Amino acid sequence: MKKLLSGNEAIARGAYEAGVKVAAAYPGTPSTEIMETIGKEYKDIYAEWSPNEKVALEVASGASLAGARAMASMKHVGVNVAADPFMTLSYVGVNGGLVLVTCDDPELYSSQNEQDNRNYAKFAKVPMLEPSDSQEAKDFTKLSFEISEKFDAPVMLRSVTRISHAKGIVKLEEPIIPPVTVEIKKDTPKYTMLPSFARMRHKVIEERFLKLEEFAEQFPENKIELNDPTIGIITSGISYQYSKEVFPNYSYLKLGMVWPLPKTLIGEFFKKVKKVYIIEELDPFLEDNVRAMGFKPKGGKNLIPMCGELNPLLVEKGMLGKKFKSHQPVFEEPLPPRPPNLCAGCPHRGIMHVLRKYKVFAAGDIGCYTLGAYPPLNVINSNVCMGSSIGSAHGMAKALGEAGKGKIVAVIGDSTFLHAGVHPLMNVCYNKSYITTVILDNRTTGMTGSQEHPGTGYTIRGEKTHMVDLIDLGHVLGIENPRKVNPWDLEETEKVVKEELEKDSPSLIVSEGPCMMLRRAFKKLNKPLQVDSTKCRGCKTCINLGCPAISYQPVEGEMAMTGDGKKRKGIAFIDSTLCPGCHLCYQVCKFGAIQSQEEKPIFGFETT
Ligand SMILES: Cc1ncc(C[n+]2csc(CCOP(=O)(O)OP(=O)(O)O)c2C)c(N)n1
Repeated sequence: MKKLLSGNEAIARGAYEAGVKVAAAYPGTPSTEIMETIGKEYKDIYAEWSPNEKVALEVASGASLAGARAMASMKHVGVNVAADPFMTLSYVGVNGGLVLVTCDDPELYSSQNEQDNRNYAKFAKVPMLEPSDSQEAKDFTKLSFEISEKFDAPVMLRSVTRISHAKGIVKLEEPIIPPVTVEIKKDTPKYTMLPSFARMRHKVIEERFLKLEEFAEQFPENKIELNDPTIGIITSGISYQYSKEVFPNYSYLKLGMVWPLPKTLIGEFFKKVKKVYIIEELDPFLEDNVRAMGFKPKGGKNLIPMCGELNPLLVEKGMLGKKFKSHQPVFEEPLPPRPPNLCAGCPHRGIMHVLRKYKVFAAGDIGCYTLGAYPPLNVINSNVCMGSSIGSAHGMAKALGEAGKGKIVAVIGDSTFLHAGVHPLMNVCYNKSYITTVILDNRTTGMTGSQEHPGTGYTIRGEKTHMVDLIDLGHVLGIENPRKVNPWDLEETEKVVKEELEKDSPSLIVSEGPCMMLRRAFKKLNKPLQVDSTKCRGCKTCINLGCPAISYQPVEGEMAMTGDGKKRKGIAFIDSTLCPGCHLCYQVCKFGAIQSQEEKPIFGFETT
């Protein structure tokens, strides 16, 4: 049977067909759908959202030591979080096959950087496979488990956004029963990385690497496709597709395994073609390593961009240089810009509005709320990586001393807090800081598409489970009186923020309002609000909330006068198809021009 699958769905299918028993992940674009698919479709696999990528890899590695095939999947920066166990797991090796899927994000469609994770395979001395379409995504996943068991090594499988999210036809097969038995196996010198044992293991992995190099020479997915012998391209993954699309007649060395590299096969290719070029996205990974082998390709990163995602046009342009003639259609009217924005009714908007008033330095974190850095909110002043807000706010406070009191806030989402914020908050209390931490508790991992986490009360498969209480946790970490606010109630929120900013000790505000996408959390939505056009003064206070349901129309003539004779330049409008009735705009309007259709206005919503 054949099925149209995205690269991520194909990786999930590959895991199923390979007989994987345990799969763990933390969501992150472009990797998220791998675990979502396993959670929904392959119930034979134990699946979990772990609180972060380090935990996910540790869970998978434990399962592997017990003899089960196991997989951890994550976005490229997730591998940084998992890097500590990963670098040493290379020494420990596996029992059941262990695969770490990294989904890189060239062009940073949804990431904080565009690091090239092929470097991790070299760094950790483990093999890496790189599929170039959905069929290969499935096949290479299965091969990764075989290679992992054959060489006693964790294997990395690298995808990129374009492979993970594009769809292709995939031939489905039946799942196999893996060759390794699942049982407790003790082998202390192999599993226990005390220096004396780890020293021995380092030698083993260097020997393993030599064997892997030999294997790479014979690996059938490292293929020479001989066509026109004047030009040969060394490439892999998505870059192979782009190159093949624009230069179908050139010769190719397509590498299915990008680490270690097959030196003899590369040498053969150099002999078979006249001029060799290397086409790859992001870093000159293949190029540097091919040059280090002593080969002299004619071109690589001198022609092909180092930053951003490639596409057929960029490949053609780079390779042809001055001879390139554009044959792309030119669009006279470019698409209107659509900057990302918080949703209408988003609970983050209320707290942002209040923090804006206090002119604090808001050390931000990673999630939907990072969008509060954009106008008109302009609240978030920094962000680096998941969990960094609290530590950096604390450091800033220590540097500023008295001068920073009441002015430094860390803003972090609930999922991000449980991913990497607990330790820095513990540190804030331990090391006697005065910063205010605001956890935006919307009961989901919003930015990546609503995944569960330890603070939602549900598992990946929707079963009810223990839910971390953030207020209790705050107490345990050392916050004296953690406070909860309803971020849609501006008066209450403002009062609590003011009081907490004035404290000399660390404070914690949990801004609790479910994500608008999390419909299970709402009893019902409110009726949309309306602008009374006779009262609106066009002052734009509501517009400054940045709500996508509110727009502004300039007016002239008769319309440039309110019902009671005041001049105005424009009128606000509320799109009733977008407005869920959070009542934020109702609260900020000084002229009573925004009207609620509720008998008794509720700020926010009745939640379950
Ligand atoms: C190390 C790492 N893992 C995963 C991600 C992907 N990611 C971006 S924001 C985010 C969490 C968002 O959830 P939350 O903190 O609850 O904020 P929300 O978007 O719900 O407001 C995740 C998982 C990332 N950027 N970095």
